[in-house]
Amino acid sequence: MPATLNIQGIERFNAINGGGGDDVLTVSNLDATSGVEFIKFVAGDGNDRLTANNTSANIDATGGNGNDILSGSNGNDTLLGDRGNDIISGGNGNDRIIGAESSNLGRGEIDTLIGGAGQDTFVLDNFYDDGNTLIDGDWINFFNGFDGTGDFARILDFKVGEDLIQLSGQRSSYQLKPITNSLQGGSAAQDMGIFKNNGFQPLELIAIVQDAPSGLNLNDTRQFKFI
Ligand SMILES: [Ca+2]
Ligand SMILES: [Ca+2]
Ligand SMILES: [Ca+2]
Repeated sequence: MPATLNIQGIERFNAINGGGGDDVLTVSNLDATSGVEFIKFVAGDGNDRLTANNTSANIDATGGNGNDILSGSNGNDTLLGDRGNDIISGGNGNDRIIGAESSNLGRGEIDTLIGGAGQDTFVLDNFYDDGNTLIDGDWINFFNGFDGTGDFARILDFKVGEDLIQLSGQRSSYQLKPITNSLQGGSAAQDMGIFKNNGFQPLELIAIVQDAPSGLNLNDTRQFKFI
């Protein structure tokens, strides 16, 4: 049931429901004059939704299991989709956008990540590698020379000079290659895949930078960070 919360003199707001069910948190018009500086949203199981309108408070949100839609504020947010196919959008501000977590490693997940304005970090770490050293059964992709198309992050708005992609391992383990098949999205501009070289198997798809900006470069330390 929709609810209205009238607040006064509150700087931090915690909305925590680790249980199941589809949780909805909408925050509106919490600009600097509201005094609210921080909002925490822990959604748990279910397909949950966070929306922030005209809000400057920084948000820390975790979607938990399920296909969650998390849309951040004008502040600097940390948005974690967790398991499931999540759509995460940072809005204005310098946001950390994380589609997956360390127990499932993003296996079988396709997350959509949108930074919005500001200097955003897309945290891919060691996620979206299916861990299958054999081919995944998709012969068309196999003959195209890549694999692991059942799990990846799709980054819609990477901006050179502003945003950062964080990966784990060695820079030399990764390469960029154009996406040439039905996984293309967005405008007619070329999408670029971020692939991991796992040795014997074809290149493993980790992420797609949709409508890739010119100058996208794995060797640019302002664009890609390796931990
Ligand atoms: Ca959830
Ligand atoms: Ca996810
Ligand atoms: Ca934000």
